[in-house]
Amino acid sequence: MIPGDLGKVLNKPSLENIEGLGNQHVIDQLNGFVRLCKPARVTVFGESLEDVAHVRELALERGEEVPLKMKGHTIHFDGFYDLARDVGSTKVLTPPEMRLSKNINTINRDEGLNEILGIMDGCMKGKEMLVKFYSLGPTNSRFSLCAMQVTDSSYVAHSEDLLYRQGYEQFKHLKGGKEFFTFLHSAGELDDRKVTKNTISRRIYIDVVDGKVYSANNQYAGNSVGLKKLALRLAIYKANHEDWLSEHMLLMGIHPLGKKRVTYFAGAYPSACGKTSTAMIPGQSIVGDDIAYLKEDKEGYCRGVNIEQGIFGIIQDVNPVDDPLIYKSLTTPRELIFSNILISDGIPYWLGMGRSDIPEKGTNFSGEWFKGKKDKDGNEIPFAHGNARYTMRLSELENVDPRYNDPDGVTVEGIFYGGRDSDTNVPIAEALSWEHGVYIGATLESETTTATIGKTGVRRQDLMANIDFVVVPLSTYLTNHIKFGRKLTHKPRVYATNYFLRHEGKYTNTKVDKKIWVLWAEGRVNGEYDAIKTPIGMIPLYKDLKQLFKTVFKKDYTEEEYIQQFSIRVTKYLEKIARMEQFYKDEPNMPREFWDILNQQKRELQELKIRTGKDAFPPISFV
Ligand code: SPV
Ligand code: MN
Repeated sequence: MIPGDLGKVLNKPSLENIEGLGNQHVIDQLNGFVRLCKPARVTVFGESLEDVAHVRELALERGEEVPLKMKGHTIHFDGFYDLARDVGSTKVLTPPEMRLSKNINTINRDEGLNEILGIMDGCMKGKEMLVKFYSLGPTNSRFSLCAMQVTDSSYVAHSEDLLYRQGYEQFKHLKGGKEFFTFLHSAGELDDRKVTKNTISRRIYIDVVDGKVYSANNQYAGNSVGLKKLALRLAIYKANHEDWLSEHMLLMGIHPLGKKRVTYFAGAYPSACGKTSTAMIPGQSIVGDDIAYLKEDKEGYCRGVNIEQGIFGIIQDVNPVDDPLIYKSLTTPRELIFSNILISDGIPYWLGMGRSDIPEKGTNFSGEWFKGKKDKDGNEIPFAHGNARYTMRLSELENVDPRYNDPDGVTVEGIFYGGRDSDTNVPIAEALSWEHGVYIGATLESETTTATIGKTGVRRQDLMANIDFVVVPLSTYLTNHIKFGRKLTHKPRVYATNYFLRHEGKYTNTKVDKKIWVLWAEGRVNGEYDAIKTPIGMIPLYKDLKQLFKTVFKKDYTEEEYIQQFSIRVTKYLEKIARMEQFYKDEPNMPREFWDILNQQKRELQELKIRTGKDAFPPISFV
């Protein structure tokens, strides 16, 4: 018998599930949520296949997802104003003594709790509350973190069943303890299309002190799915109070041509800047495409796990040429959820899919859509949204790495950082040291994309591609990075990448060139290539890239291309340094190493410029 309000709204299997967990903290929290949200009933799920199938059925029954022609495929729509992460309405609840950096959205904890609890009061009246248990990271691992999701959205619960490992059994390992994260979500009132009505009251409030996130009046997964970006924030807080890293990073195995070895890399790229496509480079294997935890192992290596087991990927430009494996998975029967694309006669259509027969009408994120339909500002509504997505399990991919579920994780030997940068960084450069690698991550910039609400194409500081999620002072986060690497006996090497360089208005490289950069980095880690030392890092020799382009793509990579791509654009780097000085100047307690590296780089670049009066230097100048 469960005392309190919870006991009144549970059916028998739910009661058994809750009793089976043996965790009073779970019961206490749920009692509070039932009193707050006032659901008509509560279903507590275990992790059986039947329980997982039940969630999917609910999503279909309720119309939060609609089946498509292809077996296993469904479509879900988020509302017209709920198509991306809402950075503005996402806030960290801060007690009076907590000081965060000025770029982090905060609200006084009491005030914020008051507001969100007010918004969520009665939000599940007449609805069913779903309670699910998951593990962030592989189960039975020193990386696993337990997470409880409470939501009234069957789409959210279904997405989590695809994206995360079931954790009901893992919760039992807590033996009644309170070391778990909690996510309370309500999509709020829904309209006829089952999309959130009151996005004006959308709030995502993060209580780092209590390990809880409250999310209301939204459905877009970046706002609603607790285990994704909401858990990333809580994990960053935890990692920075311990001694590990919680990162917005892919994990992949790189497989050099004609060799048997595999070398694992992590990589941080802002949303919609090549993270999934890097992890999916043909011939390589994917461990994860979004979030990784990194810890030191007993031998002093860096170990990484994917905290997810699925992909919530951008669908735009997934086509047979640029992304053949994902395209194949999206066009064959399996369990997957499309969101915010065009559906016509039960067939999905998305931007950049490589089809010329896009229908002139159908259903999309705006409701019934027809070619030429305009929004209220008079702008034409495209047939699919730029941040439209697909959700599926990693196991659906042919190139999934055999160790993606390994409780010990994979040994990370290299880390990539890259943003949308049209004019400064070279395509690839190796950091001069671990500390310089942290500097590269700390100075990552990118032009904004459709993955967040707001104007696109604006250059913005995005340290470690994690700026939206860092809920500790930036200086604390960077210091933790420096310390983490320093104590490793086998430090990963760090690489700055840039896939978005432009010359005369056009991309300098093709999309597939990133394969060459990652193979070069893999070779460097394994001692196979020499490199040229420049003030911004070690860059490749022409002969090595020429040979790589030839063997991989049978392409003649010319010396002119090399010089254009790998010249050090001194003036641009100095401008970037000035932006970084501006960004970090008021940040207290920055690690000394950051300013030392910045100042040294600045001095060296300035000297070059003053001595020669030139804006850019070909690689040969540094030999
Ligand atoms: C991203 O935007 O970085 C994503 C999707 O991975 S979201 O869930 O919106 O964060
Ligand atoms: Mn992401």
